[in-house]
This record gives sequence, C-alpha cells and structure tokens, in this order.
Amino acid sequence: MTFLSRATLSGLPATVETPAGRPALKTGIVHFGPGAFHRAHQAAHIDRLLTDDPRWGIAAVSLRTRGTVDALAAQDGLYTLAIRDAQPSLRVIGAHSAFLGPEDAAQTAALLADPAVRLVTSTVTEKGYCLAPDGTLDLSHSDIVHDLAGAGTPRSVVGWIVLGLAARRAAGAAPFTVMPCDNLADNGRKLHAALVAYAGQSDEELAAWIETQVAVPCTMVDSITPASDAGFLSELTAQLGLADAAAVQREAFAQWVVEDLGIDFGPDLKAAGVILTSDVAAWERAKLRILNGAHSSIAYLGLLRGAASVAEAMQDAALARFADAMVRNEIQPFVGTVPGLDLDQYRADVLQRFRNPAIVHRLEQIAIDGSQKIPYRLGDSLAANRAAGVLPRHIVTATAGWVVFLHERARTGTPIADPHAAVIAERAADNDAPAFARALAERDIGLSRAMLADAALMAALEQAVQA
Ligand code: CS2
Repeated sequence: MTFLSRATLSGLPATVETPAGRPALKTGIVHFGPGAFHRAHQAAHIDRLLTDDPRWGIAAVSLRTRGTVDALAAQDGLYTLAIRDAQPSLRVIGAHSAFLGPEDAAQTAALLADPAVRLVTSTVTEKGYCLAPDGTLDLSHSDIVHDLAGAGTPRSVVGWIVLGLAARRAAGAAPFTVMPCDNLADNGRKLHAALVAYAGQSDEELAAWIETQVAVPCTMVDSITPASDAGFLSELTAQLGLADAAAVQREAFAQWVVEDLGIDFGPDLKAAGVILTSDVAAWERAKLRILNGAHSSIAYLGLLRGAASVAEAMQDAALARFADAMVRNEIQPFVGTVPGLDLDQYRADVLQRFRNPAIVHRLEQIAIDGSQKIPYRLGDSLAANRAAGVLPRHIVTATAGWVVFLHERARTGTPIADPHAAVIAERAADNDAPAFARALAERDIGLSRAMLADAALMAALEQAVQA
C-alpha cells in the first residue's frame, strides 16, 4: 500500500488542493495533543500562512502515545483534510515541522526553550488540564503530583509548559504565549492560574513572572470533527488512490476566536482566519452552552432512545424539538449579547449543522468524559436559570439523561469513558438512579455540590431521572 508523502503528493487527483512547492518549514509553534480536532482545525488555519511565511511550522507533541506523531512523520507531516458537507472537498495539509512522542522529551524541552517558538497551543481535552471542579489546578491529581516531584519528564501539559517557561526565564529570554484550544469556559484564565499555582509550589519568583509576563489568551474553537474511523479512511483511500493514516474529516464550518490582548502572537493569526476580539467570553459562552450543550443533550438522550449518530438523532422529531426548545427558552436568554452574533440565527445554524447528512458523528464520541463537559455545557446554564428563580425543565431532563446513561452503563457492565469511571461504577452499583444522581452531586462529579441545597432542583432532577 502506498501512503501519502512528499514523494507521492504529485500523484493525487488534480481536484485535491496540496501544499506542493512550499519551502521547508521552521518550528514556531509547539502544540500538545495533535489529535483529529487539532489537525482539522488549528493546523488547517496555520497551513494557510506557511507558503508565504514558513516560520510558523507546528511541532506536534503527543504526551501519551506515539501513534499519531509516527503516522504524521511517516507521511512527511502531510495528511488530508476531507470537508464533508454540501460541497465536499479534499485538501492536503502540511503544517507540521516536528513529530515528538513521549520518549522525545529532550527535543520537546529544547523547542520550548527556543526563542523562535512564539506560541504553545494545546488540545488535550477538558480533563487534560488537571483542574478541580472549582476550575483551579488539582494539586492532588496524580499527574500533577508526579510532575511536581520532579522525577523524570512531566506527564501533564501544565508541567511541560511551566518547564518551558522556566527555561526561558533562566535564559533571560522572552516567554512564549500559551493558547489553550479546548472547550472550557475561560480556558485562558484557568490555564494561566493553573500555571501560576503549579510554579508557585516550588518557585515563587517563577510564579510571579508567569503571572505578570506570560500571556494566556482565552479562545473559542469550533468545527464538528468526527473521529477518523476505518470507514472514512478506506473511503478516502479509494478517492485519493493511496492511503493516508493521519487523515481527518470535518464539516465546512470552522471558527477560531482568540482574545485580543493587543500583543504580537508571532504568526499572523488574522491572516490565518482567526477572529480576534476583546469579548471572547461571550463567544465562548454562546458556543459552549448552545452548541456543546445541545450536543451533549442529544448524545445522552439520543443514545437512550436508540440513535447512533447526531444526524440520526436529529431525525427523531421529538428530540429535535426538545433541543430547539431547550436552547431557545432556557439557554439563549442567559447567554447575553454577543457582539456581531444573532443568537436566533446561531441556534438555527447549529441545529442545521447537526443535520449534516455527509457526516456520521457518533453519539458515543460526544458522550465521552461527561463529568468534564456537563458543568460547562449544561451546569452553567442551569445555575443561571436558578439564580433567576427559573426551573429549566429541559436542561434538567438533559442532565438526567446523562445520569441515566451512566447508571445504565454501569449496571450492565458496559465500560464508561470518563476520568471518574471507577467512582461512577461504584456509586451506580450501590444506588438506584435518583440516589445515584445525588451521589454524583455530593462528589462534585459533573453535578455540583451546591445543587444539593436547592431542594426544588434536586426534586425535579430525581423525578426526571425516574421518568
Ligand atoms: C462535541 C465537540 O465531542 C464533543 O463533545 O460536542 O467536540 C464538538 O463537536 C465541537 O466542540 C464542535 O466545535
């Protein structure tokens, strides 16, 4: 089987856009977590800059497994981005300049210390930041405990970034900018505080330097990117006439909003298609609560109703109506205004994107790591409603959907993909579903302990779980 590489690039069908003829890349960005979302989103943006300005190649660093970086390296960093939408297209991305796995710690450290690297970005999922339920660094997290002990190379992205920043400071060099690109509200603020807290455990001066000298903008990232499953890869092989082990697929829509801190990020992000705004929080709120809130609701309720993909769940008229009513009546009123965004239109567009027939986005993929997602996606809207004295029945039902989903999985011995899976299974075994909901809240797992003091809310949740 022939794979995509620089040598085979010219054999691709003429309809495929390629970076052929591009000058050799230098590394100006280090990225932790080169999964499908990064390759389909950030790398596709940065790729647009590189023909004219090859300084901003991305070093892909994978902290857990080598699979992706090896596949990328074997293909000279080239891979296909398949746009699956009303107007499908194929484009080869060539934005990566280095491929580093867990064993390549020395090279990763050297790049972080190199002043040519201006930006350190991450897509490590919500749980990758090792935060406690209150959003601060979880100092009892096993990776953080390991990294703070200082024996061996860091396991956490927080540990790695602080290591890199410490090297910059020791050399009297300017810091790099840190840019988290995961679906957490206030992601920049939270990561910045986590870096300061981590550094402060051993070096107060470094912590103060990170606090005052390092920029960590908040970001909002958006593009529906289903996992690259075997079906997609084999279909693509037929289209390309060769194999591509690092290919990704996504919808046409892609948005990357970055907090405008009035600083030079290095690469010209605006030219890469990034929206720079001082009000990223409003964009984040709209996206996390409307898109991701509806996504997770549809995932859990859809799975309980026997659907497998988002598009299939949207064919379930009752579920589609539920999602629309929840967003319209219970989420949108508490999002606030987003300059330049019409929320009614946004809701309609998002639900339309969910119906994209060209994409098979498995509900199981979205259902992963619910304890890390529910607080931002549904919990914040729930709290906003309660603060206004409203009991939002749809959000309560969607939250109950998550609880019942977990309870059923645990009861039938089906594996649960969640960092709290062990406790979840244990609590589910000992309790009926309503008591299980309470047990989750008591432990701040997905639900918040504060909910327990809200008798009307707990009664509604227990009732919804029962139903
Ligand atoms: C999804 C998101 O997997 C999930 O949890 O809700 O990855 C979603 O597809 C993206 O945030 C869309 O931008």
